[in-house]
Amino acid sequence: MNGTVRNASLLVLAATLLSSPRAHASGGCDPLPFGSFVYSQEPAFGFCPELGAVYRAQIALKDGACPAEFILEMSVLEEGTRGVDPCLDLHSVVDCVKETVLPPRVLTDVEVSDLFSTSTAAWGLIRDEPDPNCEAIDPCVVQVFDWGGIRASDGPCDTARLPLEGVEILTDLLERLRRGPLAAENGDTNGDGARDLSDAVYLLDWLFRGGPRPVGTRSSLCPDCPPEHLVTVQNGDSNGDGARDLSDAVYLLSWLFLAGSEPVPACSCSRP
Ligand SMILES: [Ca+2]
Ligand SMILES: [Ca+2]
Repeated sequence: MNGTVRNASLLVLAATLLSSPRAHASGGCDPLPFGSFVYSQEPAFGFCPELGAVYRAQIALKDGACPAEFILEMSVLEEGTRGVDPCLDLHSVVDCVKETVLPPRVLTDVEVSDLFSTSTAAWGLIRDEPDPNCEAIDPCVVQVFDWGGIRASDGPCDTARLPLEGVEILTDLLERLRRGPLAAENGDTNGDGARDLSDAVYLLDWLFRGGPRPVGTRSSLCPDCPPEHLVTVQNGDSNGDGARDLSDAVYLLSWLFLAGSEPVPACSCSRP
């Protein structure tokens, strides 16, 4: 197949992908394991020393989306730097909290899977027993963990409690969601760890239909390269020309299906 015919056929393929319903990317509307996830700790009860940050997160199924889309809304509260006030002081805590509100975004399929398995693990740790220390305010106890409509706790004195181990599981998950998915290779635009047709669809969806932008790439890919020699490209810039456009989707498809060149590395070192 000569180059002209090959590129024309790839453009036809790209146009076909664009004209297909978005459900194409994930294969339809399968039954879902859960519809919402709410996790919240209140800094008014102080910071758990083992955690260092407090998360408020709500993940909810977007109405009518097919395939299902989960929207993450999150804010992270960390101790500020006001003097040496201990933020565990109930009366001063509000003054020394720094809140970062993240813009809402759609979770990737991999993140949803991670959310489900991690929530299940945490759920298994719920202690359904009265708390003998309920008069003490314990910042290491989750305040609200509402998963699929099942409420684990309304407060530190509720009868269902999540021990610190479970809180750590959930905060590790939320920290991963806070950072967002990261790809190890250029072209893994949806960040699921593989480069395949779904990444071309994902890129086209972002370029032309307002879908989510390609995930970033891991910053540790070129650990030994001095910054002045570091050459990086944005994830999805398959041909490495500095722009992300239709030609990159074609380039990726060409590599996947027509033995074209592999997408340029996400980072390389120009050092001789
Ligand atoms: Ca991928
Ligand atoms: Ca490009």
